[in-house]
Amino acid sequence: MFRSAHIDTFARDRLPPPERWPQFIFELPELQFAEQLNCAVELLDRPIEAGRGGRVCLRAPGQPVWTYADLQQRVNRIAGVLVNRMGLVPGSRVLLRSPNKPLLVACWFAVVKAGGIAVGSMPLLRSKELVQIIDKAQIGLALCDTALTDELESAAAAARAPLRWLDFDSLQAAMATESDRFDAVATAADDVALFGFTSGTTGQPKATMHLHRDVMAACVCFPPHVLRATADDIFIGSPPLGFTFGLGGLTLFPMHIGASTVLIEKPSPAVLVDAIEAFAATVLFTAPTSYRAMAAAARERRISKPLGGSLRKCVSAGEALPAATRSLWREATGIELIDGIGATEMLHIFIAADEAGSRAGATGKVVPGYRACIMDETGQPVPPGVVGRLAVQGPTGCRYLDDPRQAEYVKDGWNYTGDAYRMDADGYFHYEARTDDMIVSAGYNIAPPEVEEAVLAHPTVADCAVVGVDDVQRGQIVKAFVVLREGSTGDEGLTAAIQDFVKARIVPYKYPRAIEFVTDLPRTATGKLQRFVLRDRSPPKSA
Ligand code: 3UK
Repeated sequence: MFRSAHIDTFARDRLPPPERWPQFIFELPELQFAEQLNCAVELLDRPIEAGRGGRVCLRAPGQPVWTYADLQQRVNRIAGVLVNRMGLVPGSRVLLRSPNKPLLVACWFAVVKAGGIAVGSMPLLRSKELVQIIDKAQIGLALCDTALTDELESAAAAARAPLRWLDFDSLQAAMATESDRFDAVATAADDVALFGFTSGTTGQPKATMHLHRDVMAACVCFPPHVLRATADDIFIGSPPLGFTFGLGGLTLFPMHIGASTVLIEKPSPAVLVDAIEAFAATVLFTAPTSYRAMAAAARERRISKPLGGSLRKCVSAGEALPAATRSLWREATGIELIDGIGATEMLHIFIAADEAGSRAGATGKVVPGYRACIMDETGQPVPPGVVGRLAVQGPTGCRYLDDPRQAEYVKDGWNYTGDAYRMDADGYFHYEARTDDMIVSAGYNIAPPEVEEAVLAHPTVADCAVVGVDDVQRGQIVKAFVVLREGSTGDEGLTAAIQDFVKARIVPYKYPRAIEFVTDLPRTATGKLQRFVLRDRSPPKSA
């Protein structure tokens, strides 16, 4: 075995015990990795050695483009700052705090090239949440966008151990005096390269650990087998690079094939629409809610072919994709969405369908390199057509940092994502709900996404969230929170109309007995609906 390069063995010492690991499978020929591997070298230095340093790598509004060679030069200088001035040793954790921008990508690669562990974070996090991350991952170093230093400053003051950090202005000043050469640390393929904190809704945050090898594995499964982008593609999208959906879709995947990517600091739907046009972007990564809003933004502007011009591939992940959203996007752009389910624990997407293979109502088939199975409560596979728990295995999998919840995610070598799914006879996986979001009303099991899907098909509805609220008679009742399109008024007449509309589309007992009209829905920074917020907002209904 190639020896770990980590001098600071914090991560290695806190891997789950071997009996709690998922089964890893490396059957594809492209998943045979050398024992010595640094993913920053593979994704950045190799293509430059091969003569592709002059190709454009990173683009951002109002900024000059960075070629691969430009990026490498910055990466080397930042690595110099980290090692020579901040005391990074291989295995050190470095917190990265910034909106999506080229310098953030340079920081990520610098940490990883120097053998450190990159810990991404969402720009929206407040000091209390940052403290949790800093303490959990025992982080001693941070690089922070100058606009986001306030929360970090108070987090550093509250953290258990001292934190050394530089804001981006000081970093750039320090870079100027460092060499533009840096020898990469020869990490082992199974050294930890990054921590991904989960967007968990309750309790202490969990840190997932991913190895250098995992980063490369993610690049050779979903991208070449389902996405099939090329070196001439221009990637764009909304997920923060602190979320592995964004890290893969907006950095690792384009760089693995020598393509370029557009980074946008505040990617609201309207800003995204403009940027797609301005940069003639071709591959888009975002969440279902953003596709709905972008389709609406395009329609309001009465641009007939607003996005379809340059755009050719659109990936939806993070939440279930309702059939109504798929067709809304097809009508707005002529493009069939690529739906894919991924998870922070799995690093990226493991079930998906390309444009030709898509089926309304199904997420897709298992991505080459992975296996998936639907299990009953006791961990036995159920036959096609039966709803159960989704379990997956592949080259990536769950390794929580020092966390007893490892035993909940990984059982008998399978990763349990917490989703209720059903597989059909053709091997397509159909999403039902998060297992803990299932509504039980008068003895019936009701999956919120199926009801949301029906409500969303109503012409007045822009967005919708369905939860179970306590009810004395029925245990729970189905309640829909509805955001209307411009020009509609939420009154009793419309409530009844939506209820009748739903009853005509799905089994009537699933219709929302309560509807509340709202102006927006609570979502995480990654576009996920926060159903628990809506549940807490609804007092129990008395008989
Ligand atoms: C849900 C989906 C239905 C599902 C993620 C792509 O979302 C990502 O990671 P998270 O850890 O959440 C994982 C959970 O989100 N989900 C994600 N995609 C879909 N449900 N259809 C989908 N297409 O409950 C899953 O267990 O935040 C997504 C790539 C990387 C990621 N980290």
